[in-house]
Amino acid sequence: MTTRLAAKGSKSTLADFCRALKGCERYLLTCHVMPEGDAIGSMLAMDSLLRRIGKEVIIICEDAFPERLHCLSDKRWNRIDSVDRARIEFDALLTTDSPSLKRIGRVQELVRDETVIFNIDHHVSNKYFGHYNYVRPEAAATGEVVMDIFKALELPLTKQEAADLYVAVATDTGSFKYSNTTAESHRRASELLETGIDVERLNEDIYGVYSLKKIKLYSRLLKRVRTTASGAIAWAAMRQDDLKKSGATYEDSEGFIDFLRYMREVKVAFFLSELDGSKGTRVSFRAKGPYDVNSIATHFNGGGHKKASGCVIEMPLKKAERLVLNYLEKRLAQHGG
Ligand SMILES: [Mn+2]
Repeated sequence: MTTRLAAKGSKSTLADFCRALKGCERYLLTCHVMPEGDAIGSMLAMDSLLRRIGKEVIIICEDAFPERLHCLSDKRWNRIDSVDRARIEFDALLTTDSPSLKRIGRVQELVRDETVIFNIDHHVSNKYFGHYNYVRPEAAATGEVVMDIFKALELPLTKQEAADLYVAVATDTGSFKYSNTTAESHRRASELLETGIDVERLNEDIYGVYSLKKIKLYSRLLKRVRTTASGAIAWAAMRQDDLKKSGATYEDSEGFIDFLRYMREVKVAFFLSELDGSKGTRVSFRAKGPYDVNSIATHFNGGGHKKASGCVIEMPLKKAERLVLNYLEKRLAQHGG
């Protein structure tokens, strides 16, 4: 490390962040647990960037590479359980799309007191846990934030980097449909397209992912759809048994919440899933119009974005369902959202 270490908890300017990036030599890259397109696409682009400027990089994540993101490369992916911890050498940790250090899961165990931490993100709830925090809450995706770094370092994007970043931005904006999509996101997308990436193929890879087991799981879940408050709240709950009986995994249930959101009257949708091997329940939220589900997830010690958020409640499914439902009904009645 050649630059003086900044104190944790403060915002970095793009210039300071990039200067510090150049100052470290060996990077450990990671992103949040249960990673999706933005987390992984942003991380892969940063992996490439750091190697282009001569750094050593290793990617380590808690979870397996998600099958449905086969449009992204898993070649550099390591799982924490399969690495030899004693042999990993790094002086800096860089996280993408992770609002807190807790969200990187067990990769935290590798962090030492002297590790320099870099945090690249766009969550409003970001905890500025790094020594260097380049966080832009107004960006639709972390992918957009990563593009700033390429620009600041004057590195023109390769086609592969552009594909990684396109997946990042497209998945976080619902392919430029959600309200977080800005004129700026379209300008960024246009820059990515200039590199000659095949948008049709990438979108087929992102969305053409329905397997028979997933359809079987959905057919079970569709029967569970419930609504209340004149249809303004919709939800469904998934048990471990649903996964077992349809041969599906938790990953297959991702996206089901969109069915709930697509109902015309729905203002807030939530999806509960019973966690394996514990008494906990994972809850995802989606909102339409002016409704803010970030504050709802935050109430239950989770977080995310205004329109999409999540939390884990340490209670069995039925209890968690009642708790969330009561809270939502009360909020909708009190503040209209
Ligand atoms: Mn994101």
